Amino acid sequence: MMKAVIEYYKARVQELLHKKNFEAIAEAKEEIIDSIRIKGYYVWENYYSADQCDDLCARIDKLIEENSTTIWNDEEGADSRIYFSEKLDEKIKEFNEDKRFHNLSNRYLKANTTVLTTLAGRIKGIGNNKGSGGGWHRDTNMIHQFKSIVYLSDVDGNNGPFEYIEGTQWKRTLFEFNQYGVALDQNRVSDEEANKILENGKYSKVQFQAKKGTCLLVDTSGIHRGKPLIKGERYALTNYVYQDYFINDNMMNKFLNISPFRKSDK
Ligand SMILES: O=C(O)CCC(=O)C(=O)O
Ligand SMILES: [Fe+2]
Repeated sequence: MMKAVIEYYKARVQELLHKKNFEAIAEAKEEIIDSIRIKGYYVWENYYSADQCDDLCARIDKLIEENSTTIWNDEEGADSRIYFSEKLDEKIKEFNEDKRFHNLSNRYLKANTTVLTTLAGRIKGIGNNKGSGGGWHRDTNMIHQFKSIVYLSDVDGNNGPFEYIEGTQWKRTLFEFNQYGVALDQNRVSDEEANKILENGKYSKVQFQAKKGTCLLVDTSGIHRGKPLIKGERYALTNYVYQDYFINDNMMNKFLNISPFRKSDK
């Protein structure tokens, strides 16, 4: 516990040290920043047209087929993930390099940020799939995070909508949820713990059912998951954005080692 508290304050100090004023230089709608700050997310409609989505899905299928032995798959064979897909496909590269995201992440995180990798994901409603992300979690606890997730399939309640517990990006919730047995530095949250948080009524779950082409801008330090799929499939691209000061070789290697760019196992 004490260690986690120290870690927490260290993160706050680090954040202050790296805090930059991006307001003047980065063009980003105030409405978007406010929404992420207050609720933890913003929904950007029609980021892509239906045709663009269909084209990107075909590209992802092709990448999965071509890199079948090196990409990450779950045990169920439901979830296929291509990290660094931007290096394999020029259209995905455009998503990775979209300056509008960069302006927003710099401003939201008040730091220089970089898209570490773009994940191209296809998840199917087969077996006992855990959903995208493997259940309720925070990506990081001590620092805020920014991800842009674009749906390339129409998403309803059955094919793995992104779900977010609104307001849990506020750092005070790290302390508040101790009452439910969730530790300050605990980033995986069981279904039981998530239910306890929701039952209290102060924080509620938002499920993002939306048509393909919808882009979610999310602070993934809040509690979220991709709902386990009941049927169908879901395609999406996700930009993994980090504060530059937070990026190191270890984390880079973590993603590289489960990507087509992994160093040979032999
Ligand atoms: O793809 C999703 O619905 C959420 C996955 C997730 O946990 C994440 O991207 O951080
Ligand atoms: Fe996540």
